[in-house]
Amino acid sequence: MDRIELITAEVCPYAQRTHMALIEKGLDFERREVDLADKPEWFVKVSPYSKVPVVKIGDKVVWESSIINEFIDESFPDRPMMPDDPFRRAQARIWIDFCNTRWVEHSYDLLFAREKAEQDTLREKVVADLRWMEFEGMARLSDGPFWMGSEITLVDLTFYPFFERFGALSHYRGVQIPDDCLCIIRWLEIMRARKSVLETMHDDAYYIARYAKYAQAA
Ligand SMILES: N[C@@H](CCC(=O)N[C@@H](CS)C(=O)NCC(=O)O)C(=O)O
Repeated sequence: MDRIELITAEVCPYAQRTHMALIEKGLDFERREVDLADKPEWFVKVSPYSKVPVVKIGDKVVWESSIINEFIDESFPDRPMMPDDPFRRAQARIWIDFCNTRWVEHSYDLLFAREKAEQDTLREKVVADLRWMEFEGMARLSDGPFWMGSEITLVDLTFYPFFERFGALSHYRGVQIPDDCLCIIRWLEIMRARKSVLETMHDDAYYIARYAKYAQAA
């Protein structure tokens, strides 16, 4: 089998998605950590967007976490991580898109926001997103405990890293997961016990320290 290399940075939520996918798929791989503040020349050559993650399998190079994760899933079909049915697969991709285009954008806009009024508006958007995920997503898509049903899929891996960093958002911006988001709360507990999380996770203190420069800059 071709050698698998994950080019990554520990702090990056997108890279964590791919790191988790490789673990969930039970694959052997090597990690190459990049200092994003001082990118080495080899990295700039191998990563067309100059971002992590990048995965190399033999001479194949793939970038963009959502695309990498589908590529890994399809290349090693033993433990499928997308639904079989085309409509269910479309639903899974809609939620992956929601995460990439709405949830991440609103969460990071809130972290970066300096003005109180802007923070209040964005806090409401983040809470509305959480309720949308709970009531239009998880509660409708399946009986859980994962997004798409009883088996973990790429949807879970797409969202999880941003929930791992939610503690830092709560710390700096006072936003909380609403108490009525029961599916999300149960899902998080189950995710936190998975090997792919235990082997890639950091605690709140780690993210609070690293996000200080974004949350507190003048
Ligand atoms: N859409 C990309 C986002 C990846 C991304 O933004 N990675 C960040 C770290 S979290 C990065 O490498 N930033 C370096 C830079 O922009 O210079 C994906 O899903 O892989």
